[in-house]
Amino acid sequence: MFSFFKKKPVSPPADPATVPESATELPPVAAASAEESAEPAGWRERLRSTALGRSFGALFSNNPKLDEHLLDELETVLLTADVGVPATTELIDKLRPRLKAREFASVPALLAAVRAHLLALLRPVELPLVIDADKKPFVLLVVGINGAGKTTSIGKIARWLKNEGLQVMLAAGDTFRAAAVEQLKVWGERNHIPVIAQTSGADSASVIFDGLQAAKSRGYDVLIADTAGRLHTQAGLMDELAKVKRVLSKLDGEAPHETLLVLDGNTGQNALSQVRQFHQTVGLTGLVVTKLDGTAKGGVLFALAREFRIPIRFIGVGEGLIDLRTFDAEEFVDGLLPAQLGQAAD
Ligand SMILES: Nc1nc2c(ncn2[C@@H]2O[C@H](COP(=O)(O)OP(=O)(O)OP(=O)(O)O)[C@@H](O)[C@H]2O)c(=O)[nH]1
Ligand SMILES: [Mg+2]
Repeated sequence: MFSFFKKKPVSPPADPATVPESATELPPVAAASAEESAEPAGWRERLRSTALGRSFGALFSNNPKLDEHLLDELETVLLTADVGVPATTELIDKLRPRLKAREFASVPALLAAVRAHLLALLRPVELPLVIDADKKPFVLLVVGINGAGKTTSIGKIARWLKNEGLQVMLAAGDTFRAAAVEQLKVWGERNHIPVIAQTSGADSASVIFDGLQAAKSRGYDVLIADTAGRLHTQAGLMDELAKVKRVLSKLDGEAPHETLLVLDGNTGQNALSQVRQFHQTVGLTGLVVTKLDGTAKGGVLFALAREFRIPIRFIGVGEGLIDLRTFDAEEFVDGLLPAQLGQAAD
């Protein structure tokens, strides 16, 4: 039941090469339990319906000619889908001389090179969340801007951990709005897990402190703390997050053991400044990118991976309880740019 607990530190370093050998990964979210082993319905289709997935499809499935023009179009696709200038330029600059040297025998060979490059970008951030059994309760602090999907992701993560046999408690640290406390309570009820809350307007740090005290005294395995959405540019509100961290560390010097920034996949390049600011204030250990279904462009993960190398723990692919996946670089690239696309074009 507790097989995925890990005895090593929980916040893996950004470089996978330094992850201890004894580390065992959590089972992926999608296989959370027998009764819920059903994958988020059609998550691959959802990824493919992002702007990047659709543009790749259009680019490679229309039997394109293998020439400079194809590279120009690829560049436009990447830029338009928020992959960002540095990552895009790097890729195109690598491909162009190879194309000129006639290294690619066909479009599928070019597509394979694109896939390999994209995968190499994402591999370093493919580090699933690991709950350390020695840290009890293991504290997850969830931060992000308004509406990014924090509370929803907390509900999904809590469900997954509970299905793995862990005792999970939630702390309603978003005290800005009464509705926020209610929303977290609904997730608590759905998952049959307790929620520690005070009235709205209470001090967020004090609610989360209460949560940690309660989780400690009741012997819970995991405490997940919600926080109010705040713009990364609002210094006062960012200071409040720093205070949450300080207060937690009074009860447990290592808490929070994981600080997750939730990013809306639709955010585009602004995601980079969000990561920068939140990281500066609270020291992020992981990212969750939500809403990678439907309208998201889908490319921002590449930009984030290239710029920060902060582990991407999960992706959100819908609003339902099971619409969360452990981030898997290969699966993600496969979803956006299936190898078969190139074969169809041959
Ligand atoms: N399509 C889709 N919608 C999502 C996903 N994750 C969250 N949402 C929706 O995004 C909206 C905002 O989600 P919340 O979880 O309330 O976001 P939040 O960050 O807690 O928002 P605040 O507390 O107001 O800052 C809700 O309507 C969610 O259903 C996702 O992966 N896909
Ligand atoms: Mg919320």
